Amino acid sequence: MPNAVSLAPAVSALSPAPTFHAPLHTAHDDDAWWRSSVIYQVYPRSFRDLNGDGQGDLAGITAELHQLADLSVDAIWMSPFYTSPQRDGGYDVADYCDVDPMFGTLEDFDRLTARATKLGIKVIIDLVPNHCSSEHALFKAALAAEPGSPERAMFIFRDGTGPDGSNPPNNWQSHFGGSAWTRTLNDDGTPGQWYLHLFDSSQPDFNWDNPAVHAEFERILRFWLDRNVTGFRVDVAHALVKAEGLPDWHGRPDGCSTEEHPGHAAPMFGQRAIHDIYRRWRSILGEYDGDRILCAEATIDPLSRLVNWVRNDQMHQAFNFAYLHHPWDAARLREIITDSLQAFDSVGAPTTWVLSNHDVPRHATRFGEERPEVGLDRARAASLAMLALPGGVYLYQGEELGLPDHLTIPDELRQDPTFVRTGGERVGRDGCRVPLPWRADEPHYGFGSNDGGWLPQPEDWATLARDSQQADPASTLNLYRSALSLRKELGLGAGSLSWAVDADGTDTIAFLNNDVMVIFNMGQSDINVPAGSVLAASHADAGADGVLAPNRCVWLRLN
Ligand code: ISL
Repeated sequence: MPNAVSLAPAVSALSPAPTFHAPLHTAHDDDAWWRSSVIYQVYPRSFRDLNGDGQGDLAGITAELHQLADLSVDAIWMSPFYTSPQRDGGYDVADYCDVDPMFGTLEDFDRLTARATKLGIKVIIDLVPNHCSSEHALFKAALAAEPGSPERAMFIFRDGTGPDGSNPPNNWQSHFGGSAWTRTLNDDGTPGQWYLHLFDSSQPDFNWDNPAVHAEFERILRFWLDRNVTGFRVDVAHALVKAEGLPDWHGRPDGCSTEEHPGHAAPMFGQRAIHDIYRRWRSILGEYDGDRILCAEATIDPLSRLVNWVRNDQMHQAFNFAYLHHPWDAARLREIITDSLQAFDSVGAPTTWVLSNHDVPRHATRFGEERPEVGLDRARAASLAMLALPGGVYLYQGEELGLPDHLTIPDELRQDPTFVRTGGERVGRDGCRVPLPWRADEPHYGFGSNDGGWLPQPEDWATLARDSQQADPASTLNLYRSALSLRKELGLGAGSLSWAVDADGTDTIAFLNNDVMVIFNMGQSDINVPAGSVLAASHADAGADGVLAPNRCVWLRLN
């Protein structure tokens, strides 16, 4: 038998006069900014270090905001910069109403928002209501107080099980590995009650059955709304309320569905009473001027359940993690886009699209399947396709530079608690959190002036540094710049979506948004594309002479 050779034609073609299915999603003229926004995630510790201590800071963000204005973003979302021992990258908050000295001061925050406002950029901050840091005054008071006290009632303390209480109260597992319970010590050194932490043991969960917790977070919301933030990205927004009696759970610790254990049965996620919290928060936001928003970080599946978070009396947006996790597979991607638009349209909310964030390997790494050049090609094409979709977009700092993950961080420098809690089995999320490269010729690529950042940068990032890319018209940075500005000019965020008939069932994603045809070749062969003027191209050769090579995307205005 000779080796199997593909008999598929080397060049397939989309019809020169393409036809489209009836619109799956129609254009709208609701001009609420968040329905079509581009929001850029800043991870403060790795953005820009102005004071040279190896950690990014608020002043560093302020100093570079003009670079984000140049990308035409509507808003930034800042990951936590609050007082924190940084056991989980600041998602372990010790004081919700102050800035960690590592990042600066509240005055630095005010300077940042003032500069952002001048540049026309809104500021969204991260709210972490499911848990705080074990260094938070409320948790310290709870530890010092008796079982059954009001101080302990702010958190979820329980007696252990087994004859001497030495087994945890239930079988829940931490997201980061190991049990979700840690036992306390009494003053006399004897073992005491256990407390719940869905994440690290340094992140005790609040007890949202307690009205005092509601009052505390309403105070925090108002503190920042009064300081003029435009809204909040709400961390693990689906976890706040736990099922009565805290029953055992045999499904995934993150509540994602498996065949045997659908996510809707998870006792620590998606409980009904959560929705009342967001109804209340939405009404608080409504008391303030400006169009302020809430965005849910909720790993809820399927999309038809997720949209319960964005009904019009609750949150404005929710991250679309189904989209973020799409494999390099056109059929699956088409399905996710279709399901997303149908699900979000059914409740009148915008879909958001997102490919990277601080919790997952960057898309240039994911799509490369261990081939960095392929990864960058695919990331450019996938980003261009995403920027043509109707709805909101979230970008993660550094994706506009085409950054991959740092894959060889030495174990002793790793910071993510996942690494330690799983005994190194899961390397954790440090690879996507590496300090940004600003200037090719400076130490640490201009991130800061010290001996090094809090995580090392790869040695081959000079060509990826922002200043190298600014000078190169074909760079990923200039691709993002032009695509983002065109997206705005052409109104694609508020636009429509109709699938091209002859791409059905193929390796090509092809759709029409308003009068722009978007073609994204996820297959292995060149395809012929209809004649038209090229509005944006992921690569210089994309769409040239009517041909689109694999791992390329093009926006066309048809002749
Ligand atoms: O990181 C994940 C997958 O790699 C997610 O499951 C993530 O842990 C989950 O979505 C919750 O994430 C958020 O809360 C965590 C924090 O560590 C993450 O950085 C944050 O995005 C606990 O606050």
